[in-house]
Amino acid sequence: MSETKAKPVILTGAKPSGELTLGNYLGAIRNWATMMDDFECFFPIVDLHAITVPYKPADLRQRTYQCLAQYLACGLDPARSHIFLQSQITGHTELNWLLACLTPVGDLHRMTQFKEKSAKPGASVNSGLLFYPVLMAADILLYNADRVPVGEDQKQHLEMARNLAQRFNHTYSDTFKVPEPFIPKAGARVMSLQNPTRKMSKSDDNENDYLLLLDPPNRLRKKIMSAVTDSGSEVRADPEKPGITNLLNIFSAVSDRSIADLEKEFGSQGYGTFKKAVAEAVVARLEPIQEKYHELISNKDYLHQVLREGGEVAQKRAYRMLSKVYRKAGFVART
Ligand code: ATP
Ligand code: LTN
Repeated sequence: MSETKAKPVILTGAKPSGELTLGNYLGAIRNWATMMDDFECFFPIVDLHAITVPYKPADLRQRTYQCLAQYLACGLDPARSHIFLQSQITGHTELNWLLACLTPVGDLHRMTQFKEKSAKPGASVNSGLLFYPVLMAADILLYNADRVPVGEDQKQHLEMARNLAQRFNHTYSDTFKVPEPFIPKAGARVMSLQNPTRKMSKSDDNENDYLLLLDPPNRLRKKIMSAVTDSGSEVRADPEKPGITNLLNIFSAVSDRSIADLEKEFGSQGYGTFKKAVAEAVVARLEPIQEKYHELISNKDYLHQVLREGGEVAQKRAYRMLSKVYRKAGFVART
């Protein structure tokens, strides 16, 4: 894609820390796919963020390819966006350092995701996990993004990126745009099937908690049929019924039907019939994505080509921004 400077810039990404979930799709990727004509879109796979929790190198490599093939299968188009790997662009970790030197440690300790991940039994609380939001701010500011489309769970991290942009501008001089969050109305927070007061997360230990984009149809059906429901039998969105409400939200998002419409049709049909209908709607929505994915994942040459082309544009942009940042912060320019 040629550089089109006039369009506002969007940057967002997912971590290859596991296979993508329906939450990643509904809260994030399907929305990104609608933005490519109106914005200049940078879609990194944020692989450096994936190593903030224990992992195996071979898994990281495989998940990175899988994540890329899923990005493409979900409709991200390399001809209309820049798709690349965070680890292949020099600049993310360098800007991370400059921003880290402007970040009070107390702010990092207060981040919800850090508190939750470090409180997990047996968690290895490494400094990367603590500095995670600083690297995320670097991802965003390195491309001077105007907007960052994310799920609800990332709001606090976005706030930190905004603060860091302002702090840098204030400490040195005006350099960064202050990025705006872009949170979808529907699907912004898909909850765990077994524990619907927590968000669906690909790094959950129990595989029945989440629906994976690549789960075969029968596994999707089984997981949905065994989702936790609530007492009573009425299908209705209600804070007292988090399980049913979550399934209604999922159904609405995958079928593009309103919650009210679904309540009207399924309100008194019982949970069993309702869950079957949810399962079929999810299967129907994911089937074409899975088909496309299987075509793409075996074509490594094409996947590498996508990364090379996206990476070239990203690297140019990153160098330009980084030179400016180093200059503003008082470093001697390379000659
Ligand atoms: P992990 O479980 O490893 O922390 P994650 O799935 O929460 O991973 P990412 O892969 O980095 O995190 O998320 C990619 C995008 O998906 C982000 O924009 C995030 O806000 C969104 N997202 C993640 N989980 C959900 C969810 N349950 N509902 C809606 N959006 C989600
Ligand atoms: N922290 C995000 C992933 C992420 C990101 C980013 C999202 C890393 N860098 C830059 C948007 C912009 C997450 O856990 N979902």
